[in-house]
Amino acid sequence: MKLALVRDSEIYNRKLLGLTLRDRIKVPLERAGFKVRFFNGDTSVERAESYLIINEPVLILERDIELNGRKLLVSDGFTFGYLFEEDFHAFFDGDLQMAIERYLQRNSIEAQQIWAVKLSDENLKLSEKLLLSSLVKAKRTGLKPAYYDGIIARTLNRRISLRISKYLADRNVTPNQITVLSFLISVIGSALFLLNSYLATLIAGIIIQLHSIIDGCDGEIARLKFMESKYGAWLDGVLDRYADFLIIFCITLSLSQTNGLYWVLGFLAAFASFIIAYTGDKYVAVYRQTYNSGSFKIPITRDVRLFLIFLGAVFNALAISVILIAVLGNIEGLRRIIALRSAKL
Ligand code: MPG
Ligand code: MPG
Ligand code: C5P
Ligand code: CA
Ligand code: CA
Repeated sequence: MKLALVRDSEIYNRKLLGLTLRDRIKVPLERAGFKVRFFNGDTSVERAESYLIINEPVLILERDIELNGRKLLVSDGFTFGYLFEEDFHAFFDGDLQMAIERYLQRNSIEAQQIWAVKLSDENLKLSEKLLLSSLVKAKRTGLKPAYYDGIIARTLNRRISLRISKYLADRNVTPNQITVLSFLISVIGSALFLLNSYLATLIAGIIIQLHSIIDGCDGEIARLKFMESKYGAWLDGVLDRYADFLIIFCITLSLSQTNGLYWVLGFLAAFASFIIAYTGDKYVAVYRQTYNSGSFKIPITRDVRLFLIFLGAVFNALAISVILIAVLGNIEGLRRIIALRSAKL
């Protein structure tokens, strides 16, 4: 048994973005394999194979932390806890603080940086901001997704989706409901491309960009409220492939009314969308790590493709968007085949 002893504090009863701060420390530690016990003042210490002692009230922001060995848990220069081994039990004679000090004197111990924020009534606003920023799919957040966020997701979509997720956090909406809603939005947007008026096209483009933004909220709510699921992750990706196809199909159908050759272009664009997703997901399935290959890559990830469609709709130049997706997507697919062959992994 791995035991986590967390010094209790009034602040753990506060709610932040839909969950108590108590749950926000308890769940990640349980996920890291610890039995979690909150204590006041001194405490008894039962035998365990390792001990995690958290002395300061903290909000742990990093995801999927691995804790083993003897460690000083450090964040931005402050120490908020200790990880000790089985032998800690011998140092304990009723006074936890003394036991910690004696253990530290006798044992060599390394520091482990963990992204966390010290909790106090004054910095709850900061904690909320950092908690939201910990939900984006970036390296620093310790996530291992199929992909890290693309350029449009980072610079535009996440800014808006995080605000929507903040609003949704206190409401009883599940990640899977958001996944389905996001898909339905893409169906409405696609259908509007069929009306062949500039106004309908413009609205369709805006709806597709909104779909792209909401596509971030299901994952954000899942991570924020510890509601991730394998089925949800699978459905999210699968419905994205349906949406990619439907959007390009409807645009192509509309463009083909002036020239039947647009079907060729649309076919290539639909294939490009699939191959970009497939090469990433297949990489993750086989190599079991985030797809992040090569310093030179063509930015034609889903966030970028949908943004090109949004721009194409605004400028009434959707053919240009579809050409860019067909050409750049297929070239990037080929580039991945070649780059991966010689990649050092
Ligand atoms: C409509 C032109 C549609 C032709 C489509 C040409 C495909 C272009 C690029 C595909 C390149 C994909 C790379 C392949 C890599 C494979 C591994 O219609 C022409 C008129 O203005 C309409 O009135 O332009 C017009
Ligand atoms: C269309 C108004 C659109 C504004 C025109 C500005 C075009 C400037 C540059 C085009 C650059 C294209 C970039 C696209 C990027 C794609 C990836 O049109 C108004 C129709 O006539 C109605 O049928 O109202 C209309
Ligand atoms: O932020 P984004 O939506 O891109 O994150 C996708 C991830 O969010 C999935 O890989 C999965 O871990 C999680 N998710 C989930 N349930 C959903 C949607 C997403 O668990 N319904
Ligand atoms: Ca999503
Ligand atoms: Ca999705």
